[in-house]
Amino acid sequence: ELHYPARLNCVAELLDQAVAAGRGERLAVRGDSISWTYAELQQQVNRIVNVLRGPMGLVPGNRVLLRGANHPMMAAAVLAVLKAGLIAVPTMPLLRARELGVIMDKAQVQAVLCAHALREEMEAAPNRPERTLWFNVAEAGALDALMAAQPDHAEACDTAADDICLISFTSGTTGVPKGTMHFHRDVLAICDCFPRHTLRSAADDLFIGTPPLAFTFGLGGLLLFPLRVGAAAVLLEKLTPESLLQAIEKYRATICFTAPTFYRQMAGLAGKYDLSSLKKTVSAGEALPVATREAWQQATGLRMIDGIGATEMLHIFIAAAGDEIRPGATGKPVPGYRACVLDSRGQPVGPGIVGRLAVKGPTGCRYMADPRQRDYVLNGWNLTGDAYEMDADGYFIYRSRTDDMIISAGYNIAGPEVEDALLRHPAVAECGVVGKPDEERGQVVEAHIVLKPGFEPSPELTSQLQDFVKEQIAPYKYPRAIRFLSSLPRTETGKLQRFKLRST
Ligand code: 3UK
Repeated sequence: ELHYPARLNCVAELLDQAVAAGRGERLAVRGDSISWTYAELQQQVNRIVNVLRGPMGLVPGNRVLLRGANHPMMAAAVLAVLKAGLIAVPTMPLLRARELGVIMDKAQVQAVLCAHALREEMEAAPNRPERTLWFNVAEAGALDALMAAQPDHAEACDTAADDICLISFTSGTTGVPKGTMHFHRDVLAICDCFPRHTLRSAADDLFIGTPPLAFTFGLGGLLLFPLRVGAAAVLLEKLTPESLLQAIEKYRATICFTAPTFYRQMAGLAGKYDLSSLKKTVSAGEALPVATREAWQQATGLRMIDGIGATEMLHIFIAAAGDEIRPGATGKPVPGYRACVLDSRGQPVGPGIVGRLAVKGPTGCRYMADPRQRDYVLNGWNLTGDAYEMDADGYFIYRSRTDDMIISAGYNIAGPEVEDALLRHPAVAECGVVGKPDEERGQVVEAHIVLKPGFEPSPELTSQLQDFVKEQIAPYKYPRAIRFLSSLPRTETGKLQRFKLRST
């Protein structure tokens, strides 16, 4: 059980206390061109707080849209909004004007802080409030210029532990995006669960990775978690597998956060880099195929920490590290969380039976003005939309998204299991398996495959791959249809867009 005082500002805890405790001279955030110690970060945050309160005229509870690639300034902007008692509404860098307009309308934002590099799309977006400031630009009236005229001292707003500080929008593969609301204490709670108990990070760690700060996976892993323990983070925009490996080597990062496909690509290149600084690597965002786990371990000697998180839950709630790792399973509930598997009537099922994953813990889903709240939260249990099974030892094993289960001739087939089998084949770089409508069987298993360099599509390869799957898993699961593509459709967070594969 976590206990926090009734009055609580998460940034006062994460940043101001660290400085007060003497960590001021330690590195906090490092970017390509600038890096700040805890004291410097605090000063930047304070200047922004003063701009928000002064020239911008915002008052506690106002909502501020934030937009920018990972960068120390973006980190400072997020922290300043929370410190001022405002509500941060971070947006993914790749969102287009229309999507930004929907978010600004839904979240009723009163102000916008947007990086100059992402200005064009923002300027084209409907519903943008007049109170907009651009940053990372030398321009009169820009946030940077206003900051220079402000004092570098500011008191944190005296917020309640359960005041909302963050509205995070789900990546939502379909339908209107959902805003999830989180409290100041939720921000601390995620720091005091997964990183403390599973990751076991410490002050001498240097965090690095790809998820944008606008994605709670990145906000936690690349900003909140390091601050909570007095550690530092490298914040870089537009990372590729190569540039991430380079940056790990250059900065001697110790903890890496990214998605399974990134690790798979990095595994193939790892030999060219000195990765000896890396101690722990965390995979989340989608299921970690055993083949990817093995490739990563072979390339680096590191045992991947898999963890399932969700925007609704703010961060990771089932995971495993060290000797607790079991390839094929995500892990066990992170201390503080409970999990169970429910049948279609909402009753818990025993080990070995696939059902809907439900979780309960210090964080949970609060959709903003959305009737889907009723479907997600039942008696305090959060229903994630993932099909899982628990084994006899209490390990949770991912099967698929509940709405992605393939039903073929009466069999339930989980796409990721077929993908995992295919990924073991030397010709397969990436793949996505979906159900394709079929008159006779309802659906048939269809694999979309990206080949590794040096391999060409052919009928022989198709039947080789089909036989390869049949040797590893129950033969009825083999892909009756195989299509070769040059790339797979993915979201900005690294998730395969299965609905796009189904419609091609
Ligand atoms: C899927 C996984 C299997 C799963 C997230 C870490 O991904 C995050 O949040 P989203 O709201 O998506 C949530 C959904 O993604 N998923 C995530 N991790 C795993 N499936 N194994 C995994 N390890 O379907 C889940 O319901 O975008 C991840 C931390 C914070 C996050 N927001």
